[in-house]
Amino acid sequence: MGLDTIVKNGLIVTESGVLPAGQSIGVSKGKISVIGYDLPEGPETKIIDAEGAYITPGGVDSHVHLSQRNAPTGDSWETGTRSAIAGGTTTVLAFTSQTKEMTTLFPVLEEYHGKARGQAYCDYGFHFIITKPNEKILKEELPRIAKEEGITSVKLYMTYELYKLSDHELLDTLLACRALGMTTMIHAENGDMIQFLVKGLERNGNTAPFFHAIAGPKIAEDEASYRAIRLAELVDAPILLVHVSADGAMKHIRDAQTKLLPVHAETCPHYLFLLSDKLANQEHDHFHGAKGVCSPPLRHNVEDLEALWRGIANGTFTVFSSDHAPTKYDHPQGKKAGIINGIPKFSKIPKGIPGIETRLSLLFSESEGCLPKNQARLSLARFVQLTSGNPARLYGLTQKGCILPGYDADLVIWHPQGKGGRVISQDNLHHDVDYTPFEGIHVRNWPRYTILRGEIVWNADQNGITGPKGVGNFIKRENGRLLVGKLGQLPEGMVEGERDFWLPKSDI
Ligand code: DUC
Ligand code: ZN
Ligand code: ZN
Ligand code: ZN
Repeated sequence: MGLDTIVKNGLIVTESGVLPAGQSIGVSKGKISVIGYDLPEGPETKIIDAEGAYITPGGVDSHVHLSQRNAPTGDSWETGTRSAIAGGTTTVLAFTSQTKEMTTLFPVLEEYHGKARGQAYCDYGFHFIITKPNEKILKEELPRIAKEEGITSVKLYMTYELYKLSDHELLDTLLACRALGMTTMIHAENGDMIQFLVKGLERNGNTAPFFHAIAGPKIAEDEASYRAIRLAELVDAPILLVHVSADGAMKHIRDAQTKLLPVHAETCPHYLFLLSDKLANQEHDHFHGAKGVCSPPLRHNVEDLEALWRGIANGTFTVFSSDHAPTKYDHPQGKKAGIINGIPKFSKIPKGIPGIETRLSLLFSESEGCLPKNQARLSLARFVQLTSGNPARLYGLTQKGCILPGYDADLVIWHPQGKGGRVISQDNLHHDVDYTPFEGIHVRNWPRYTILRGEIVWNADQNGITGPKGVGNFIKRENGRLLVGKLGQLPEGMVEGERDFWLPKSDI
């Protein structure tokens, strides 16, 4: 029986580097069935010619926000995943979220399934944001969410009144997730520090968008990251610190990893490419800086960017996600919700920036795929680990993130070297927001073809999404794997699978 498709004349990039040239990828029924030389072509076999370009796994973006209740002007599943494939991403993990009033998780899960079903251009899964854990949720619902619904990760917040958990609630949830083998993502910023600063700034009339970057200083991330790591250590639970933006948090992560604690970390394109000058306003637009408001905020100095690039190269970061959190700029419920009675008020600006489409090309542009070894920020192998292999393994996407027989045939074919460069511009993007914070940045290459389960869904030559909408499947995930450190033991007296800490009666 002939192969359905053969991708030939490419340089196949795996997590251990580039395979010797001349090998092709054979695809049957949406899966990679063989990699090798001189693959047999049947009469029906489709041929895709990579023309000597690199082929990397389809991107796995493990942190995107689509159609969340709290972002009414952002991307829908349709527009967000359309933007994903145009940038080489074939799987996204987005969020479904509890609100503090909800005492059960299932109704909101159904709501989020309803938003996504039949709409997606790429495959997808969910993380669950838990904002108010209770006995029933932790003991009865989370086990079903993981085993029956295939949602094997949660996100917890240490900031924002509407989201944040107390340390006690963090411990309860971490322990429950540990018992279930779930991955716990943590947004680590000290909410009280930030609120204190917001109040002080506002009292003195410092309310322009730029002050967002002053109100969320590095020390607030540093403190909360340290605390999150210590809380996780107490109950021996694996964690992933999301959207790490600065060297202080990185140092705590590095120390934890050196001790073999299972502490994973994520960073995002904006912390590698953008600085807080983005939050400054422009002559013609006194609110322009709102376009750069995200949390944690963009940092002030080039050295801050450099520190993060070192974390990319040295393995501190496990995954590189977009944290695509889209909000329209010129919309009263978008960024302009931060203008109150004509006056900018940074604390009311919705936090988050779009980036699902630009994530891969920004990083690829700095890799050995585009630059000589001595100028590149990272190897091609590291690029693949950070953008697809690691997020797939960490989050239990067992069919994704790898160019090997048996995996889904999700591929990015780049332009041949020296071609495909472009200047990032809102005019060329496919999201449904009205700006990109990366406007004007030159990238050295861009995905030429995006292939989802063997089918071309993006073809840059015809400047086109070939889609179709609705091909994306919801993926029930298995438990993720630890990629850093190892599990140890619970403290003496704590019982596996139990939320309650108890000690046997003792004479001392
Ligand atoms: N956290 C995110 O993960 N994304 C956007 C804003 C935020 O606080
Ligand atoms: Zn967050
Ligand atoms: Zn510190
Ligand atoms: Zn996010």
